[in-house]
Amino acid sequence: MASSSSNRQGSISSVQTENRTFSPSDEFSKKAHIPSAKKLESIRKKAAKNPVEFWEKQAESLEWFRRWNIAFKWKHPVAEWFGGGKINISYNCLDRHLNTWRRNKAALIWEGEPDGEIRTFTYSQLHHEVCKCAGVLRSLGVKKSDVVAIYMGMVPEAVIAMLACARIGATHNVVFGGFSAEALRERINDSKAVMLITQDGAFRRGTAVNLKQAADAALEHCPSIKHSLVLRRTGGEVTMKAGRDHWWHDLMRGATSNIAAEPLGSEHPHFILYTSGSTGKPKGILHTTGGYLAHVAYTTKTVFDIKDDDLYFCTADIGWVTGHSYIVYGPLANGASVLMYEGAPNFPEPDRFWDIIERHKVTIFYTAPTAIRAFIRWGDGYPLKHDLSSLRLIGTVGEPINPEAWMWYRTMIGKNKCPIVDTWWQTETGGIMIAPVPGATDTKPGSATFALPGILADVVRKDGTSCEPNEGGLLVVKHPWPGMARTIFGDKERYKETYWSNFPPTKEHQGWYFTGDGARKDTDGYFWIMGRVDDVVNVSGHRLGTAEVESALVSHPYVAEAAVVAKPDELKGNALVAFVTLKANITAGDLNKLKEELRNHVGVEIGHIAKPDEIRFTEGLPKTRSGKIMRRLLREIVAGGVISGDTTTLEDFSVLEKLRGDEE
Ligand code: 7RM
Repeated sequence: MASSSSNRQGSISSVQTENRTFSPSDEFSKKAHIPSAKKLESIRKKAAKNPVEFWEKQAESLEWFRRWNIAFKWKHPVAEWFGGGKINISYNCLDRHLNTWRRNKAALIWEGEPDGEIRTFTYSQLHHEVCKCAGVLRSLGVKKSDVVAIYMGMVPEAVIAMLACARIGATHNVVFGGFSAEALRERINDSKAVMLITQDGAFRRGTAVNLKQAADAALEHCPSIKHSLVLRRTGGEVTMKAGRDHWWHDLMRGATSNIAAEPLGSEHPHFILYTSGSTGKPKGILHTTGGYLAHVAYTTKTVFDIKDDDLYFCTADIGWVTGHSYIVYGPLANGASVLMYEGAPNFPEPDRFWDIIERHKVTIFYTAPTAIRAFIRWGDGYPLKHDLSSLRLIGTVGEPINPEAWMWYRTMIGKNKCPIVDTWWQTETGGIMIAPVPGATDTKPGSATFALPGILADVVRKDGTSCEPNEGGLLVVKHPWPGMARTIFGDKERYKETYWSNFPPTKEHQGWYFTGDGARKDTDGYFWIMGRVDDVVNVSGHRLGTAEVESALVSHPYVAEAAVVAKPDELKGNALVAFVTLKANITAGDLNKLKEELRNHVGVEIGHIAKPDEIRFTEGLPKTRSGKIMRRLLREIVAGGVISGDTTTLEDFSVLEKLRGDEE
């Protein structure tokens, strides 16, 4: 186990005493796609013997224009799934259902934040809108393989735009609407996007966030962008640049809907999504077409046990991978009804989600541990005010969930009858990897349970040998899977280095994928995820590279150096503590004012979720002889001041003493 996660490992081992297990009810299991542990075990066994054959079977449930001729090709670390096959994701999510009774089924039920406005799109209606939007993209010169950036809030048009890109083979790059102009600019330029789709403003907690203004600031330095399409949502004032900016409603009005889904190669680039790495530069994770869809369609069906009479509500933002895979592609490929909500969980009151569940009769609810911690803090009164009896399955994603929160979720929201699916996966994995299969798996509070069929996960030591039960180690995947990222856009070396260099091919195997997470398996083989082993931290369910925050701090004229570490926080999962050294010639003046200024600076550079919760000015940072900051020591200081780990590589001990002194 990397020593850097020794604290986390310690806190996890206290969970080891967790021995409650919960079985699905007979009633749930009887109706489930996979109805028993025995059935699941036999599927898993067969899939483990021949994962490629297993995934071929899943891919067969999609509609292909031309079947693949090579199911899987591997040249470490480059994978090709279903090579030679032709397929279109928009076709599989929409057109395919139009020939069935589902044509008039609700595909998307959307609720706006401010006044509870509801818009429903049947599969036919959604198809029509997507075709028109695809026509608009074509009319603005967007071609197959062009990158289109999408910087929007949680509006149906974001889904329409994504599916429109997929329809014509444009690669979308969705940038979270909470990111700043600077973050947007960097992501547009790295991906060389030719077009931006945005909106005037987005409603969030009762106010309108001005996205167009941020987009304008970003576009001042985005030479690749030729056009932008602007949705009117808030009615706020915007400036439209003639020749570049176009109103969504103007172009949609006259658009042709006669746009057939383009047959695309299975490995055609479907989307790029930026995620933080351990260096300052975000990684453009690239996903492709056939394998990705096979993975998300299968996992949606299996893990959410989705059926035609379900109403499925995922609270993730469209700007994170969960929004891509489990609001849009997985559910729509299954012909499901998806509920999408625009705003905050506490607007106008902290019972908004429960109110939505009650009014719409939601049956499946998928959210994040950080949200669950907020619900707990807001009090039981809010869920208790509502009839949540329509729910039959509830899920979590994004962070390890502590057993107390899991139990609260089970009793207060699931009323002790809904199975909980704790789903472990990553932007890079494309879809869910480790999770209960709800009709079949006995769950334990805080464990994501087992790897899904076709996914060969393990916990290993640095030398590749498997860990003993309850021994913390590195979480790896020992066989490629169809939804895996294919590369980091524009940087295949970094892709290889980050994910495939820890366990390169040997005589025994063809190379393993390193997840970057630590984990252990208990004596029953259940996986317990311990979080990242490097310096990427999860704040309120958002994955942030501490190095990115550091580089934002250092871009302030007063700052010489910064080290950012996470401190466990009951509400947000992690709070960020920044150690900052000021430039020598700076006479700091009012330090509290400067702290505020630095926090706001990070807000502008990255977005407000990245603002450090605490800033500590210091004279020096602990470093190794080669100049690397020892963040592990800082983590130990913020966690309570006791340095228990290895300090032999520390250059200057006095720095450590001073830092501890600053604490008191
Ligand atoms: C889907 C998503 C990925 C990282 C991952 C983990 C952590 C996610 C769980 C979890 C414990 C979970 N993509 N993580 N899910 N840890 N239990 N169920 O979150 O790329 O943004 O983050 O999130 O560390 O590596 S992500």
